Amino acid sequence: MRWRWLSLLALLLAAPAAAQPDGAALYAQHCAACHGGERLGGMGPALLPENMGRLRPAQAATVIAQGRAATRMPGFADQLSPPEIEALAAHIFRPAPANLRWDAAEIEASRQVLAPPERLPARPVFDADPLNLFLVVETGDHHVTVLDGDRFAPIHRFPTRPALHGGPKFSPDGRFTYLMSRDGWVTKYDIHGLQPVAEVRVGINSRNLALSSDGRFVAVANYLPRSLVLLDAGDLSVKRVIPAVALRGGATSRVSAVYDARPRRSFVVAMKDIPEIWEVSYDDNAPPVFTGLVHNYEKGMVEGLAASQGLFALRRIAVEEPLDDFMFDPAYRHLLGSAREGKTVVVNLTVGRPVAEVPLEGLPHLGSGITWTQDGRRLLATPNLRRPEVSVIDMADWKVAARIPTDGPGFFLRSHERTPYAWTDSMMGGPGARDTIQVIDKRSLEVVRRLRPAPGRTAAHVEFTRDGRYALVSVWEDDGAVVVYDAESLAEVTRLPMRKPSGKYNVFNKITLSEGTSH
Ligand code: DHE
Repeated sequence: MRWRWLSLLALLLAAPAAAQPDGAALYAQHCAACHGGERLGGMGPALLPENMGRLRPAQAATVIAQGRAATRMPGFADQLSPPEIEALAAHIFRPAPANLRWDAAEIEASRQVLAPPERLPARPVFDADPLNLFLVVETGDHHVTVLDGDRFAPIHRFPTRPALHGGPKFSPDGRFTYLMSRDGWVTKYDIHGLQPVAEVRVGINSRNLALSSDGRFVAVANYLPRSLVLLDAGDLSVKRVIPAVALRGGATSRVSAVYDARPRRSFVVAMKDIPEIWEVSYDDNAPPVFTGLVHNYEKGMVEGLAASQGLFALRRIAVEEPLDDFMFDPAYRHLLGSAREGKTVVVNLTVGRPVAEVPLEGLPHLGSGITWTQDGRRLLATPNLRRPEVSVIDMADWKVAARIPTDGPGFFLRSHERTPYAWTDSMMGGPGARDTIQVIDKRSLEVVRRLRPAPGRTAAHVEFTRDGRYALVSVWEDDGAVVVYDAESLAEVTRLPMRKPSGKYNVFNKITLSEGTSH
């Protein structure tokens, strides 16, 4: 009897533990068709850690189990067990394949011309001022609404790639817009013809795009792979892929953002991981780069002073720490950038070095900063992602001129030449703050009115009509709205239902570089 018990125990100990679900195999069976065999995306978004944003594995497991509303992502709870779902969630957080390539060849292979120039209409196919249109990016169900800014009526609504990020950019005449998704898709869209023109995938995880002021080139900042991509703005064909590699030591960097610097005829590029700011000229006759050393990627070597010139000449400005969020003064002579630990630095682009430090605490969101002139002083104001204030800086001496208390940390700030007010949100604050837009008087530097477009629901992102008479505010919810206010009386004029309208962009204000909006 004793032997029988002992052999049963031995059998139990020898039995293999319950097999762990194989995340990779489950991915291949259930996910690869939409999200791509290598997790690089397809009909669905890329599933790599860099592309997850703030989503954590536990939240990813919930999405896998229940699906995502208003998308094609179904729930798998009735097909997969909880351990299988967990294994899948763990699998999609594994690092990107080491041999990941997304170079000129891959980019070019993804490119499609959807409407060749001869198929584009000679004039707008709608009856509205084409310069007073708004593009409203609705991230709730991945669409853009083209809104008539005089009648506040939608003209058209079209689907976009999932998760557009950053402001759409406009051709100098306002006819075309360029949209970018976090998955690296760039779409060129004909606003007059209301149709997509071309599309290309420039990266696996991208940050934002810029259009050269002459309308010839699109530049895209990538986190994955770590590169800056330059495209022909006509058909989106690749002009140049520049790997983001430090001048010294060969360290690579994520590229945080790229901006057009119109008077300089260059793109200015923010690096996340290396203490350099790049300036890439789009002037065919760019004079030799006099400041700093240059890395000539075509020759694959570092060259000395004045070695790079002409189209895409690359200049590097050394800074103490990476500056990955910045804004410019109106003449593009200086940039104001935030380093880690909250240090804000002023870099003179002409001489190519930092010239001042601004004592700002928290995390100023300089990408949303605006400027205006008051009593002969040029002032710059920025919201703060961590502190409940809008900071105002006097650009003559880079000193803090005012700290305007707000209800909570904010993300966006907007104004217009023809209004005395600047509008900001508190969307990074608590439930009692997130629903409030604060109207700041640019003369007294005080909050003079609080607006609650939908009490209890997040309010953020303002944009003005081309004449500055009306301000459009987002109720930033899936069943949200764009609420139109009279910019003088601050009374509500109308509201239009929208699906999480993350941002709205007025064609005229953008192409004229209105001082109250982002560029
Ligand atoms: Fe943005 C613009 C960076 C998170 C909505 N955001 C920008 C720009 C940068 C930037 C550099 C300017 C690019 C441009 O317009 O060309 N954003 C970052 C971040 O580093 C951050 C904090 C983290 C991240 O995951 O990237 C971040 N951004 C967000 C969001 O979570 C927001 C609120 C929702 C979303 O859609 O992802 C968001 N960002 C926006 C919007 C703009 C933007 C709507 C365009 C603002 C404009 O009016 O021009």
